Amino acid sequence: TDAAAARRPSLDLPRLELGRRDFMKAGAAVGAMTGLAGCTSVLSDEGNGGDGSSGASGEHSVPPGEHDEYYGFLSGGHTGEIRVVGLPSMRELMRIPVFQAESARGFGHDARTTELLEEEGGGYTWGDTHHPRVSQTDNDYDGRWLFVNDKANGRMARVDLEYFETDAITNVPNSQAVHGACMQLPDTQLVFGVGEFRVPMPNDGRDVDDPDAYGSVLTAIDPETMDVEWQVEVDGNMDNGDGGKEGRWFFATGYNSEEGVTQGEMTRADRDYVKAFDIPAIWDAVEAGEYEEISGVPVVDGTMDSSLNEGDRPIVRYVPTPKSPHGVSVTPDGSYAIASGKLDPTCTVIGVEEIAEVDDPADAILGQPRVGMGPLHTAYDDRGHAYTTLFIDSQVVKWDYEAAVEAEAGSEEPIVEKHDVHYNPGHLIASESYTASPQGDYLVSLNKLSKDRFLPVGPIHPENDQLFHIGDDDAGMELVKDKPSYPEPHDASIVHKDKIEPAKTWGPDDYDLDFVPEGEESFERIDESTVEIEMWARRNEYAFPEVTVREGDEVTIRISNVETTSDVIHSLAIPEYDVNLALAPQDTREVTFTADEPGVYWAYCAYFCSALHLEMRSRILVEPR
Ligand code: CUK
Ligand code: CUA
Repeated sequence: TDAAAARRPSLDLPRLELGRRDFMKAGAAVGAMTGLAGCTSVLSDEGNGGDGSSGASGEHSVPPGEHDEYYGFLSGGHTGEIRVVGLPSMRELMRIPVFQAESARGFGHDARTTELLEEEGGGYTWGDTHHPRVSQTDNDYDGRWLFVNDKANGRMARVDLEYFETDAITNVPNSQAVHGACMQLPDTQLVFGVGEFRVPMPNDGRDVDDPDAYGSVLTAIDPETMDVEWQVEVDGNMDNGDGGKEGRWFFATGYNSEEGVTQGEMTRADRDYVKAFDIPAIWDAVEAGEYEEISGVPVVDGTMDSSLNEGDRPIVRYVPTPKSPHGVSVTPDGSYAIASGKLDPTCTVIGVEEIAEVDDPADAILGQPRVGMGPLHTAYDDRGHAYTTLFIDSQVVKWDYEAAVEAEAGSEEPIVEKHDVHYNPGHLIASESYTASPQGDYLVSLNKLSKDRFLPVGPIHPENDQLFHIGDDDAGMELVKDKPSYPEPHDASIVHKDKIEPAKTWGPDDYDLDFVPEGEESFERIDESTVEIEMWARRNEYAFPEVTVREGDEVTIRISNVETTSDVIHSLAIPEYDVNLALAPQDTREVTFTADEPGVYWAYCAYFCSALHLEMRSRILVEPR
């Protein structure tokens, strides 16, 4: 229709040159925005004392001894971990090592988790976690698993949310830098890794100097087995992704449609694409054998010129957007996928139903509001508002996405409010914003720079995770809390506490190691140089007060914590042999080491477990041969 044509956005909106001056502008006054009509609280910080901090509002504080309403699962960036915080207190509750060995939890120290990191994980010592996503059933969190990507080494991991422990890692072939991580909804049928860096496939030395032969793939992983099901090669880089609520479409942003290899080449063109993957059509192509097997994985050709993109059911639809969109997220009602402009001051609102119906994918763009400088990511409340981080403006902009569909492209009318953050926000996340039913009460802005917000701690600064209350549209967004954050969270999922059911202790049958009850400890010499020890730990002793082995023995210790009381954790630390097992109640772990240095070694418990904790020891005698 003509009305629709009038709303059809043009792609020649004012372009943003990313220069040093714009970057320095971050965190400065919001003068440029004060002329905005309908922008009620552009200067809302002034009512809060001018520095943007309203202090810890009593309404949103959690008294000592009381529990939070939400779990927040934050990625830890290049620490390779997941952090668990409570909201709204923002208290850090736990850290879950994912791609790195960590000594407090003994992750990567016992045999099973060491094998996970070294075999399935590929043996890297670190990872770069960006996007933690909790599994869903019927478009709501089911509390079973959390999936997270490793951008550094192209992996995807799964965390078991009963034990809050990483239980699977998939080293994704044909893909360097798995960036976006998300899932097919409504029931987590597949987990998707969005490939970023373009490389030859396989990357084994062929085509190193032929960038035209490089490729980037979307990877589909079975959430139960963590096996790679298929990959789809596309044109250009990809970046972030999100699944439609109905299971058919998956959306990925991208940059570098130019397929360049330098920054200049990557940002030359004025347009890039959001790729809309038709998941059932891809399955059909795989089942019809229309793929090339590379590194043992079916790789389907989803590039623009592919024959699979001809006809009325293309497997990948390329929706043109202004250059280099970064975040993409689907609205809770499933109507729109909203991509954030990054190098362009607009967000692009793509109709999810429309994407299947239009001949030209550009016709599925239903709105393109001008939201501000450096839009990166968008979250949602339960009242039709989108909240988008503005990296360069150091603000969060709240806007009405239905109004954006009604408005002309480039309009600022859909904007409801802007609020300063401190400073330079990347992701933001609202409570259960990735489900079909967000609560619309809290929002966290993950700010990349903290500058002067905290006591100085040397040249590497913490980041600043800022909590907002967003539940009162009349009062506007309220900044509730600053939380310094160790580098560096990229994204988070916020899950209501009732949807997570953590175990209080391990069960004796978990994993494949037999539990060692009291009275069933054993010391067995298998042969001249092999010893197997099965033992237990409880307050305040080990099964064996002393153990004698011979120089050169390969010693395997399996040890169970026989406590049934929650929170009584023991460990087995052996000095100078680099042995460190952490044992929650009813947990059993195993370790093997070679006793190659004769001497006396006091194995001890590193968890302060009881009044006689210091006496909880076992004397290990390594006799010279
Ligand atoms: S993220 Cu990975 S570069 Cu904006 Cu989703 Cu930080
Ligand atoms: Cu057991 Cu300290």
